[in-house]
Amino acid sequence: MSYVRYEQNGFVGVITIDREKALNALNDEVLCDLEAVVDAVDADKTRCLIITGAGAKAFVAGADIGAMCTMTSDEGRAFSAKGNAVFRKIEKLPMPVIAAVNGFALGGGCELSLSCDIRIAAENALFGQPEAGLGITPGFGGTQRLVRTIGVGKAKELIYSCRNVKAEEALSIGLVNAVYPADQLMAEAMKLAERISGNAPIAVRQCKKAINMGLQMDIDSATTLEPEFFAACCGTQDQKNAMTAFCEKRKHDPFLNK
Ligand code: DAK
Repeated sequence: MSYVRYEQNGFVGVITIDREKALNALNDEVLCDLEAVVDAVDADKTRCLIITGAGAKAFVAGADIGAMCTMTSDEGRAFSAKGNAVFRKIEKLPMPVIAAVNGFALGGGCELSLSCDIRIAAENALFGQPEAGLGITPGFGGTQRLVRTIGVGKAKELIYSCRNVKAEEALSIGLVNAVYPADQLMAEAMKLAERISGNAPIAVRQCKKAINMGLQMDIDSATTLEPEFFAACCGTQDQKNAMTAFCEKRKHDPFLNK
């Protein structure tokens, strides 16, 4: 039995972490299942992914504290490396990934959401990095991605103090893009995913690559790289389709990812 479910809705794939009894906490098995599902995503037919948690209470309540409780230093290093590798895989997926945060997103849950391109949250969402209060550091990228997402000062405050933030505050500090009533979260996630899927997939993917690569570079190198992403779109069927339609003052045909 897998702890991670996958559902394909047209061009949109929905990944659900499903270990509801433990509030979807991440142990080694869940991470392996998540990696297997991510590896199996059909990049040709999937233009956007949504990641969410099973049940009404939690997105992911963190890495599994019971499993970490007795870990030796070497075991801890391996567990952290495993989680980091899976989350980096998610971050590097060619298509955009939306985290639909439906409750607790603590520790590894907050870190999972940070490996996604966009976070939207239910009103009951709660974010935080409680690791320092448990005697450890964030181990699945939190010290790196929280800083890049909300800025150094705020990230340091949250990581050092282990203060959790509710959805509204998460919105105000740029940790999430939008907050919805819990019963509307998945519909809104689908709406956004479908809107993204309606754009030219090659262009969207090049945008993701350009933004993510550029963030790691100085501005001179990054702007030198940009022409390559642009060039990768020129001459595609989708570009010709959209621009010809514009010139002819009509709606373009559906994009083909070609
Ligand atoms: N791990 C394991 N089980 C968890 C869990 C977690 N993180 N969170 C919840 N559960 C389990 C509870 O033990 C409980 O199980 P039973 O007792 O029913 O068997 C069940 O889920 C329901 O939880 P509660 O009964 O506690 O539910 P409440 O509504 O009362 O409270 C809560 C919900 C989210 C406030 C509470 O469960 C809680 O505080 N959970 C822990 C949250 C947390 O601190 N998360 C961060 C974990 S630390 C690293 C690698 C990774 C990481 C760090 C380092 N290296 C190797 C260096 C990442 C660390 C973390 O994520």
